[in-house]
Amino acid sequence: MEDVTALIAGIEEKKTLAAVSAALNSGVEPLALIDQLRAGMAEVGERFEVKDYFLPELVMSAEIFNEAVNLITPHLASGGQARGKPVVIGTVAGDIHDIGKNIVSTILKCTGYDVHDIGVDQPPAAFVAKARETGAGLVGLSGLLTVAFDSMKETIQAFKDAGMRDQVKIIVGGGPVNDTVCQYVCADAWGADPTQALRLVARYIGDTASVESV
Ligand code: B12
Repeated sequence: MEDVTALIAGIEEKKTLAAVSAALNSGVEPLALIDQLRAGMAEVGERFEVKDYFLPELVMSAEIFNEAVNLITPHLASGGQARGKPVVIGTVAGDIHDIGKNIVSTILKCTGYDVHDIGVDQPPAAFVAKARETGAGLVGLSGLLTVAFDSMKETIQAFKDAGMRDQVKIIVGGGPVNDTVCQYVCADAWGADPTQALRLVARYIGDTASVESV
């Protein structure tokens, strides 16, 4: 079987999609496949950094990734009754990266959570308003740019200013997010991939069974 990571890193659209289909048919776990694709995207980022790739390659890699995820989504376990309180998720102000957020959002929905995805480049007030409107128990902030860290911090501050910080758990994620970022922005926790996101959501507002059902 062809290496999905190398194929997407090489911007090989048709070959990547064929390899993803083949992997799904041979029973490869959907989440493992998403992780292989993500590793390829990290490589695209590295090539972009050293000016081996430019913006068109970034755009193309994103398109291939989205097409691959469209193939993978039907293979994710789905349904069940709604679990726990609603979840609000979005990409913070100044950042338009949404591939990872969309995956997390899709997987939470597939597991039965009531997810309200507010999109990209969203100001703090939009997160607060949606959380208030839906009675959310958890808010997920996504961001891949370094400048997104300050937006995350401001968003969490906005929940404090609105007197809502103790009503919602706030988790953060996106390529460069780590423990240090999590502490800097004053989030409750951070997650590196959809499985971790799911565990956090289950821990904070859901049930542990959902972690097993993906
Ligand atoms: C594809 C891509 C783009 C696409 C995005 C398309 C889209 N619709 O998202 C396009 C071409 C639009 C783009 C634009 C830009 N990009 Co860009 N991009 C990338 C690239 C190659 C891949 C990102 C990606 O989709 N990865 C795959 C997904 C699946 O991984 P992920 O996002 O990390 O998500 C996973 C986890 O992090 C986690 N997760 C994600 N969100 C959340 C949320 C929660 C709550 C939790 C728990 C978990 C979680 O689960 C996800 C699934 O596994 C990265 C390289 C990289 N290393 O990430 C650069 C990268 C992020 N981009 C970069 C840059 C510089 C830009 C531009 C400024 C380029 C430019 N000159 O215009 C613009 C920024 C525009 C803006 N204002 O946002 C830099 C950022 C550098 C920095 N330190 O700030 C990077 C790192 C490339 C690089 N090495 O230089 N980009």
